[in-house]
Amino acid sequence: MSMPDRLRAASANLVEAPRVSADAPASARTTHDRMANAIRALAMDAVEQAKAGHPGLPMGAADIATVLFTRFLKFDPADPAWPDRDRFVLSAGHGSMLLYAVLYLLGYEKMTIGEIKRFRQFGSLTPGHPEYGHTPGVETTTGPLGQGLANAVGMAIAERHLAALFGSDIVDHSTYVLASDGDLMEGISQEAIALAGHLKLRKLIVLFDDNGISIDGPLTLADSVDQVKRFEASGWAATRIDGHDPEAIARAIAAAQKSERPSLIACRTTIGFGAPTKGGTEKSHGAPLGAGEVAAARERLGWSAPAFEIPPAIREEWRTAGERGRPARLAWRKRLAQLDPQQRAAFERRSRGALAPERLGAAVRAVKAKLAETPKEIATRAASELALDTLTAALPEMIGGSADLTGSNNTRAKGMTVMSAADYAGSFIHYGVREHAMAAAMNGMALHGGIIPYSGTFLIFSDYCRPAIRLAALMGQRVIHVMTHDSIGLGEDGPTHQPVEHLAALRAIPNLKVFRPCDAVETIECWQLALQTTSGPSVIALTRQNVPQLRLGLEEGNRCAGGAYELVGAEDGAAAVSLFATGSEVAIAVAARKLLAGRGVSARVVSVPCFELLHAAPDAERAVVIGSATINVAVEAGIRQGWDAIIGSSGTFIGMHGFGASAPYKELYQHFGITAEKVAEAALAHLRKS
Ligand SMILES: Cc1ncc(C[n+]2csc(CCOP(=O)(O)OP(=O)(O)O)c2C)c(N)n1
Repeated sequence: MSMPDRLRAASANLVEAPRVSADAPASARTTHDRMANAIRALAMDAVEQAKAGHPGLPMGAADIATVLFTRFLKFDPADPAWPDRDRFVLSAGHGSMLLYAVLYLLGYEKMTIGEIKRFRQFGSLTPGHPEYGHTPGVETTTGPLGQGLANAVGMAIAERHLAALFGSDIVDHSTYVLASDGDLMEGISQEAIALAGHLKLRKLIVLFDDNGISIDGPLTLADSVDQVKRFEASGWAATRIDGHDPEAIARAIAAAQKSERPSLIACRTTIGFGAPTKGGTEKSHGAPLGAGEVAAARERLGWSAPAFEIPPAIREEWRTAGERGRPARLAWRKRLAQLDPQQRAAFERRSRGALAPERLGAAVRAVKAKLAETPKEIATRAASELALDTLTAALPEMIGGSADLTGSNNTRAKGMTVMSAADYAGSFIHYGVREHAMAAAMNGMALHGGIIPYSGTFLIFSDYCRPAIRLAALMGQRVIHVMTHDSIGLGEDGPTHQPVEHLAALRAIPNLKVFRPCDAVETIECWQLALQTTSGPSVIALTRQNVPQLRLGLEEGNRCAGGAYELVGAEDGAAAVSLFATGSEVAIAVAARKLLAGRGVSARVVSVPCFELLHAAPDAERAVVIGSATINVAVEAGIRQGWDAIIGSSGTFIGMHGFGASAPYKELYQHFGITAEKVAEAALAHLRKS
């Protein structure tokens, strides 16, 4: 069907909007219509009261949600975190009232009518867009279009993987997504669906709210993609149905449940279904309909109940639907109790996200002991691989991967098998050249539970992951991004590949830890800290080039835990100069300290593997680490932004002031003046001035 046909069909539906009174005889169809109209009424009322919000999607997709939640979705409002529940992702987060209305109607305890009335108000459980961790029943934070769909791919991967490990008696659930035109126009959606199709994620079902309208107007203004063909070409089963026909919706979902491939159900709907003048147009997308239109929509829908009131019979139907999943949950609990005790303990530990602390501790100690015995001058990416060889063996919940840079990122540890449609038990994912979907899918895996996802790409391509990293930080999810080739030190690939502003840009994201270890010992310590950070994501920035091991001997404690520490003290106790550095530039600072000593100037070197941990340290501890030398110098092959908080605005910064260049890396360090000599000169010049 061409796009104008679709629009015509949509408006035809509008004309036929059912006129169902709350007290009409309850045939299956009328019951369905009343239940769907309850969603529509709540959405209209809440948006009207808030004087802001998006009534169009909830009204248009109410039939889809009603069929899905009352007949198919496996869940129990009494235990919103039940690990084997089906996941529902409202990828088009602007339609949040759809989800809030459904959660209220189904009987999620905390989602009261009071919360619906406080839609979009401070502290309510009904914020403008659904927020994970804030509202029980919300599986992921959505709003930035396309992210939810890619999260769902990660959830579906997690499900297949855990089912392969623990059996389908314990893990056997589907992931449903409601996606809008906007979700499917975003580039991330292609990355996500291609990955899902390749991995044959058959328990992933996307319901596309195919209403042909976005903010600017009809989709024909900007898009003419045949989504069914597009999904089919990506390895999906895809079909097109009337999204206002409950039986067609039910048939399509039932067929999708049996599919061997992920499924797209393009549901032709009318945005703002029921609204007589604004329905079917962009006018119902993102603004209150207005009192007159709401009254007319009520009339058209046959909905006579006052605002925020649901007739008891309809409420009862919804509550009954809400209780559907209880027996399944109780049966699952029984099966879990009967599981082999070791398997059960592993499943429960992983579901809680609890690390096995003794195993992690032993793994870190083992790596450190080896490095103490035989110090290594290697790239920190290679040090990370050594760390991963031991860590992944100790922590099977670590699922690694790379966006087609496996050999460069060193993220595939010894013994890891590749996850594929033929073997979901594999623990390494070839994400393909899809950084954005990789990062978003990792969020989905972490949200699903039972998995600690980590991945790899070049630090420069953190820009391609940034929206998903930001959401991981907002949602407090433990995902770990290994980002190698972390400076001009990558050399010949040149300025397109040399990150300059990226460390600063990542450090700007709240609740994200950016680690930049200086040697093999710091690398395992940073890995330990990233794994222990259960409430947010981490980036571990690693070098391509070799760096000397600066930490010799065996130390029990994790010196990186404070974010920064004095690596080499001043020779005579009182330093005239404090040299701060991260990653590959720490060795430069150490060499500069020696040069300064030769000139009779006493300097100390502070390694700063993690700004965020340093800034979070108690004032007194931070003051000791920063010290009170006359001169502070920072060395980092990136931009200055962010360093003033450590060296002060009068401190000296040695680093990058523009883009890099294409040349062997040692020449680049010389060219850009990031050398021990330049550091020492800068410190001396500053000393002379002071
Ligand atoms: C990444 C991103 N870009 C832009 C927006 C702003 N925005 C919200 S909804 C929307 C498009 C609305 O069209 P559609 O997705 O079809 O939703 P519908 O109109 O059917 O509710 C846009 C551009 C966003 N939320 N996320």
